[in-house]
Amino acid sequence: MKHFNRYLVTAALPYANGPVHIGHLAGCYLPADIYVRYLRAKKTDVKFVCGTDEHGVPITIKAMQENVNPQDIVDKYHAVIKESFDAMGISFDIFSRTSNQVHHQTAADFFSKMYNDGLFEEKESEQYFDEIKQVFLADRYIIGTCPNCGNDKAYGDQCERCGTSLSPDELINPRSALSDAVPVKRKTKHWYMPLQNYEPWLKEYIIEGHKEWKNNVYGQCKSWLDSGLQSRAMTRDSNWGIKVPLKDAEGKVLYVWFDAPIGYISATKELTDQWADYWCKEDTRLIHFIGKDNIVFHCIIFPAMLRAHGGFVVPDNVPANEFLNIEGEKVSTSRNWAVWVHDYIRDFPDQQDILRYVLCTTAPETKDNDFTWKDFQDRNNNELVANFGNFVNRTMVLMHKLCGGKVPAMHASVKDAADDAIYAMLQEAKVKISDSIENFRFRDALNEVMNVAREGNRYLQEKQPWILAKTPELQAANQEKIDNCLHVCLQLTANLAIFINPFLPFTSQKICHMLKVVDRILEWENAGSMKLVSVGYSLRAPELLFKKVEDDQVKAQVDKLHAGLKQSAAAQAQPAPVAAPVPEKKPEIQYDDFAKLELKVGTIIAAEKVAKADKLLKLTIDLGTEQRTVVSGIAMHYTPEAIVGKQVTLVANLAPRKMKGIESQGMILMAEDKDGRLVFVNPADAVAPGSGVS
Ligand code: B3M
Ligand code: ZN
Repeated sequence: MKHFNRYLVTAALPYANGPVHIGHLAGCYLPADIYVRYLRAKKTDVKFVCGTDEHGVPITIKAMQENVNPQDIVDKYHAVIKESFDAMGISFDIFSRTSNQVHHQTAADFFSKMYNDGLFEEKESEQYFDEIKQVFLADRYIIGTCPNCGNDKAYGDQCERCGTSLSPDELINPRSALSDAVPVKRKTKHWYMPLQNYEPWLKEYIIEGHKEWKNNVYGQCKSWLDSGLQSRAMTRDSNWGIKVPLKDAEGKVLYVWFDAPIGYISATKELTDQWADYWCKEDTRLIHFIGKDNIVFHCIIFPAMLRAHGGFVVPDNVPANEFLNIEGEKVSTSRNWAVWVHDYIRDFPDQQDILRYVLCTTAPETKDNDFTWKDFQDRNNNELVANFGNFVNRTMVLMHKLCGGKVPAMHASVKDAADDAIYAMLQEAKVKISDSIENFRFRDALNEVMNVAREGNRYLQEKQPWILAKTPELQAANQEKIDNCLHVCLQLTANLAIFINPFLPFTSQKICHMLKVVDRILEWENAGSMKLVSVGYSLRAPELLFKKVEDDQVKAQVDKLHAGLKQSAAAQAQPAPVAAPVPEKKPEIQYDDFAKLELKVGTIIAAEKVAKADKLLKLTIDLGTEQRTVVSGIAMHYTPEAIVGKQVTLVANLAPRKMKGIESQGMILMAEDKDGRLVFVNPADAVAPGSGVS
């Protein structure tokens, strides 16, 4: 096996479009954290990088839903996500953002290098375009009726009601989510990466070179490679993202899956001046922890990019997990069927390790798995409280009671086979735990740690020091045996602190505190030693490591899940607000520009609906000396009767335009608030029709 001198571990960059839920934790952040904490305990040179993914359609969609700028969205959720990870003890060396300047530069340079090396194909294709908003529409921005189930709010890439994946062409009655206009096809130019050119290399790299990858990962890669790769566009039409660093690329940004993985490189740059050691030296082991929906991007596209660019190491392993369901159902953020990490932290303060424990023991390592609150309770009460916590607590209590609060000596004269067996058991456990962690089998590893605690309980039960000390006379006669027993149990407790540290770091700290030992004891090389706490050393009072989860807590959580579901269903019954993806600030103008406008106050003297157009009213406006016909998109806001007699401000010199066969001779000014409500802009007091506005 190849020898590595340093590790670079990454965890998928979460989209900054919402908080993180426990499925995210179980999928990649917790396993990555366990792995990194273990490597650190082994004094390995390792960097652990992550950050938020702040570009792409998911962000702009969320901004549209909340009627704010994408920047507001990413600022808000970057902070929320970071706080959740911090609270759960996910110990990144850096948690960066793809909106940072370093990243914009790094990603743009990466693209330029590939461009200059002639590695992109420039191609024109037809894409949907919104003529009202004057923007190209990503598939997600096209809404229409699902041909499969009739849902009239299906997206151009998928119907969320029946789950069918769609293309915009399949939608019945497609409309733009931005303006409600019927999208038209327009030609647009993009830069494509011919992935097929990298196929032979990818086959050698993965199919031949990484047979040790997890079955789910290897299998997906193989099926992608077997069915043949194609050119893939690495740019998009959008005004949110990293601008394509070319001259004739106005309105084009890097594809989010081109820029996001480069975020791992940028984050390393921000973290350390030695970043190039981690990315460019062959003796670096690069490991990507991800969820299964990201496999193709991390195993095929990103490695092909790294290879194309040249000079970088490629991932040595990509341990992807499957999905974690909740109470038997798939997590759905849109339906609010999820357990949110920030909620958990609020409801179970200082109990991060229970969640870490349950998520690790039920991690979807090889197949989808299920999280239930009942199981959460059972695992806590039966395993953490009754096994691990119980052993440590009994040890501490008995030591205070029978050994005067000090680490007792080990007396060779009464040492027996059971004592030796504990030592042997620890050596074996250490090997098994290491082996499992190094092979990304974290559930097995944690089970093995729990076995060590179980062995401790068995040993204590066998020795029964409380029986040996039943009366003062008995205790005096048996003190040496009692000492040996508690000496072994205390060394075992210190070993448990080392073993559990990668998994439950908060618990490990509590044990260190009780034993009055410093963090250095947690180094992996100390595991298996029976000399971790020194004889004669006085220890702190015991404190409980875990407490029971009660039935009413379980019920409250299950109720909360169902309540969240109902709430989101109610919210979705409301029509979604329609707003531009990125309200842009308009450029400064001179007075002359403004003076070109002829604004006049007019009075609406007649109004009627326009046939076959839900949104339009035909208005007749009196300007004193003339009357104008104006078609205005306010029918959703006003009935014709309600507005006759109202004064409005008209752009009187706007070139006439035909709408639904009617010539509109001007435009009336409307104010629009953030809920999309339209209100007339008119003089505070009535003025004569035809009065100028300046
Ligand atoms: N943001 C996808 C996701 O959150 C994406 C991961 C990027 S990793 C470079 O599922
Ligand atoms: Zn459908």
